[in-house]
Amino acid sequence: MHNNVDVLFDNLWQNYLSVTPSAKKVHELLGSTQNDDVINDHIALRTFNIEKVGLEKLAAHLKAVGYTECGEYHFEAKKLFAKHFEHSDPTKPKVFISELLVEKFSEELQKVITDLVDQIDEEAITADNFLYSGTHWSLDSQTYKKLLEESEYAAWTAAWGYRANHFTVSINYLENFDSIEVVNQKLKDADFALNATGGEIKGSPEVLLEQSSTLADNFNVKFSDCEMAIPSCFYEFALRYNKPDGEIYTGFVAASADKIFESTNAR
Ligand code: OOG
Ligand code: NI
Repeated sequence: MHNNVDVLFDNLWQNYLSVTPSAKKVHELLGSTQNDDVINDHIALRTFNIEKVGLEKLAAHLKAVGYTECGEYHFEAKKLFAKHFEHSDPTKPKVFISELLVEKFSEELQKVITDLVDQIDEEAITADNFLYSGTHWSLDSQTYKKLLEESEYAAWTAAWGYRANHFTVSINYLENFDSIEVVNQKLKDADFALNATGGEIKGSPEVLLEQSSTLADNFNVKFSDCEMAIPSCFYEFALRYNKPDGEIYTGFVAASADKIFESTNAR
């Protein structure tokens, strides 16, 4: 497994850029406003709660580079469970890992997902590159569409596999933006489409975290029967506030996360 956290994130970043052309432009747009590099607040990973590839299997790769488990989140309607992980160095991105509660869906969906997971080589799951290894299975476009009817998350994960679903700019570390409103305006002025579910800004100073995100790019996927452009990955922006004890809040907010997941919905 990886022993260098920076190498891991460089690989995750390159793999994310390869299917998210807008991310490079967003990075340049905000990066050009300052001398220092843009700091990432967090990334997010998705999987299925089948033991072979469950959340803990992904987490093992992060624990190996110095991450520890910090919080748990439940998403009733979307039938997801998540945990977040932090590194001892606060400038390293936090990692939000979710898993689909497969048993809560139809027999049909359960069978499709089990078949996909069965196709993964055991060795691939512990290999250095697993978190940015994409798909390990064959999927046809009709099955993808069928999954979409029940769970957008299931369909996205089946189509894209293992990769960072988004990177997140830390607004706290931006030198020339003091509010999320100003960041959002800068993005809209440059013609980026924002996720407007529940309003462009998710959360508030009261819950110690404000977030916004772009809508995922559309990017070509090679299904077993055809090639088709579907939502790939998006970019998020996060502004954190101090807790009453003066320490910055480092957790997530389930009600906001619930809406951020929808950044991969079709436009
Ligand atoms: C994760 C959505 C949650 C956040 O910052 O609240 C999230 C996902 O879309 O996989 O990233
Ligand atoms: Ni996020």
